Parts: sequence; structure tokens; C-alpha cells
Amino acid sequence: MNMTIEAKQTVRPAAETAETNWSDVYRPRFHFTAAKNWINDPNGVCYHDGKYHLYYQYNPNAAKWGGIHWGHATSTDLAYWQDEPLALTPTPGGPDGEGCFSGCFALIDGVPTLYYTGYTQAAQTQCMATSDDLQQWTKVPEAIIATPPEGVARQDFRDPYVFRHGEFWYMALGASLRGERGQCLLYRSADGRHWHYRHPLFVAPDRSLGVMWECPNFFPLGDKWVLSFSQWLGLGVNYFVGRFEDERFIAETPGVLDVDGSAFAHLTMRAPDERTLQWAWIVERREQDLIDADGWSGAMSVPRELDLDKDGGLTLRPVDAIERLRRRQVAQVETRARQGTVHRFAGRFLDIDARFTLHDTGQAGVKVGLTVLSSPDGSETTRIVYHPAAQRLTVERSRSSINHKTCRQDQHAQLYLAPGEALSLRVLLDASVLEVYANNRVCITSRVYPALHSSIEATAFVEGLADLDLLVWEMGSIYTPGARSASQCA
Ligand code: DQQ
Repeated sequence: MNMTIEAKQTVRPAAETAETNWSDVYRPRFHFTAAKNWINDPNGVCYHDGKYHLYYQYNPNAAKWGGIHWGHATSTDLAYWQDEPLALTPTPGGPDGEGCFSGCFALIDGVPTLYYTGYTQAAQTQCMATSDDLQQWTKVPEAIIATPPEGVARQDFRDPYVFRHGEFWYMALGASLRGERGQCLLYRSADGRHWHYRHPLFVAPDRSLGVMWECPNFFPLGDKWVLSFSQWLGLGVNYFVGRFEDERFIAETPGVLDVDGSAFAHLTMRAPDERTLQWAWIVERREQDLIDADGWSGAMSVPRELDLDKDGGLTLRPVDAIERLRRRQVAQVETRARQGTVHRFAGRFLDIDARFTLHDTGQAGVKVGLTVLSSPDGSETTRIVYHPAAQRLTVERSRSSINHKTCRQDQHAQLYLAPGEALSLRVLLDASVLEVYANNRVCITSRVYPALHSSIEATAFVEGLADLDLLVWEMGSIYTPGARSASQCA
């Protein structure tokens, strides 16, 4: 590759002097967070030389968005993670002078390469950096794509996702069409360095899917292709499954990856064993003064594995490696019940596997579910409820905290169960982080901030005849001992 090389970046540990405050009751232990300050989108996820790499949008100076760098963490097994030095730092006066925005990893002719958006207030441009060891990155000083095509503003042009298909490299890029609706642009390159605009890969039919698409991913899955995108303004993450023919995407099946933008900017990679893995940024849902007081913001979802179901929709579930983080078993129940609390358990760091086989689905008022983070007097509780009549899964947050500076809106997802199909809930509760997977088809990602120390109780309940199989484990920490003053995160 013929390129001018800029001096190597100074390596500065992302965690730096930070000591994670494990007495912070909202701090997750098995979802990745930075030791302090702000994180957002997952970036550049890849597997290389025996390690998974998770880069992420990071502000090393405050627990709010701004001055965006790339942080970095690695794992050999997708369960335990280690902090690594900062990967990308804005270069004053360069195309990324005010931020290194989101992007991806590709191995170009054997050379580890990052593609990302260089941010200044004047323009968003696409940039590139290479490395020998995935720690120190050498930037190409000038943007490799400096201007957007006709109809796209310089401020609506970001988040490259590079993939190989046939003889070419392709780049899917997030954009807005004249500020009116989201679209994904397609670029092509023979060498990964010189890029040529082809045409929109796909344009939203209307503005109901957001006026701008961020962080598009375009990847093969089974014999199909999937286009996922994050709707700006933070309205949720959607996908289409379809075909990729003559450099155009033909959408067939629409779907929702995460409702309401609580998980955002999903990023997908192909693992060496051909699994399709994905991470998402889990957004903070409390007021900034509370965030400032705790000194950190944002978490990553656990790695998720994607697949296709027989109807052409996406399935998603936590990777099996998460099970290595299970510690003491807190519940093991197999029972039939008709009304009320079926089982009580407790904890703030739990992996809950609950299967409800419903027998009264035709009757009005039937519902089943779980409560978590409840206080003994019931003044705080978060309920995960399935209503078969409405075919709706809800995370009820109206009583999740007595602190009014936290988000207490309910979250809903549509979940159609086939006749006779049981409801399978996999719930990952990690202090203030809650991931709810239902039948591997639907995911609600949530944040809850109970204010009472006694809010650690949980139940499984039914209203209507149902069989319940319940398994619950307490969860350990993803950080290897010593990596982050780990005394309280065993
Ligand atoms: N976050 C990044 C952008 C992206 C947005 C900036 C999505 O690259 O569009 O931090 O959360």
C-alpha cells in the first residue's frame, strides 16, 4: 500500500489511573464498562491471533459524550475481558481532530486495518489506520473518503462497515437522504485503500425508520444477507433480511433487534468458528448529575450470537461462554401453578433461565413473568411480564426506582408464540443493566436504578395455569483478578 505514515500514537491505558468503584451499586460486573468515564458504540470487533478484540467509543475525560477516542479490551474466550491501551486518539488539525467516530476492523491483504469516521464540526470523513499488533495504530493522515455523494450532507455521513464479497472490498456507510430519511451507501475497493461510490445499498421507504441511519452492518447469514441499522435519533435498532444481488440489497423480512434505543449501535463480526457475534452499547437512563456522581456511563451488551429462524427472521441469544461466569445456583424449580408467586429468590447479579408453558392462553387476564430488584415492601420492583392475549412482552419500570431522576417508562416488544410454544425467558441482571431475551427472537435491553439497598428480591409468578422450569445462577465478574481492583467482583 502506498501511503504516507504518521507517527505512531502514544500508548495510554484506557483504564489509566482509574480504579473501578465496586461499591457503586449500579456498576455491572459481567457487562463490560470502562473503569471510569463515558463509553458508547462497540467498534472494530474482531478475532485476531487468538484473541477477541472489542474497541469502543470512549471519552477519557468525562462521564459524558465528547472528545471521542477508541478504547480497547481483549478476551480469549468471550467471557473474561482485559483492558488494553487506548487505540485511537483524535489528531489535532487532522480529519479526526474532534473525534474518532465509529467503525470496523478488516484484515486487508493480511494487514490489520481499522476504518472509522473522522469527525470535525465541519465534516465527517472516512479514515483508516493499520497495525501490526492491534495495539498501536498508524493512521493514514488524510481521509480516504473525503466527501459524501450528492444528496448527503457532510454531517450525515458516518460509520463504515467493511466486508469482502467476490473480488472486492465493500463498505456500507450510514447516511441520511437530504435529512429526510435513513439510507445505507455502498462503496467498493480493490485494495481497501481507494474507494469508489457505487450507489445506495438501500434507502428507507420513508422517515418512519429514522431520518438518519447510524452504524449500518451488512453481513451474510445462512444463505441470506442482513442489513441492520441504528435509527437516529436513538429510536431503536432494526434489520432487514434479504438478498444481495448485483450490488443491491433486496429486503425481504423486516424485524427489530432492540426496542427504543436502549441498546444501540450494534456491531457484528464473524468468529473463526463461523458464528455471527454481535455487541451493542447499553445506554444510561438516568440524569446526568447522577452519572457524574458515579463517574462512568454506558456498558456493552454481552456478546450475542445471531442466526436465522425458519421464517427468515433473526434470532439472538447470549453466547454460551457467558455460562462460565455462573457461580452459585440460586434456584432450581420445576412446578405447576395457577395463581401468584411461584418461587422467590434474590440477587443483583443473576442469570435467570425461566420457561413457562401456558395452559390458559385463551383466557383474559392471563400473564406470567418475573420480578427483580424488588424491595420487601414493594415500593420498588421491576416486572418482566408476558401477556399472551396481546402477544406482548413488557419490562415494567414504573416502580423500578423511587428516584425520579431515573427512567421509569415501560418497554414493550411484540412476541408471537406459536400454539403450544412455551415462553422461554433468559434474563441477565447485572446491577443496573437488564437484558431480557425471549424465545431467542426478541430482546429488550433495559436500565433500572433501584434506590433502596433492600431492593434485591426476585420472584417468578403466574396468573393462569402454567408449568414453570426455573434455573437461576449468581454471576461472577468478567475481569481477571487484579485487572481492575477486583476485590469486590469475584
Ligand atoms: N456514535 C458515534 C457515531 C455514531 C453514533 C459517535 C451512534 O459514529 O453514528 O460517538 O451512537
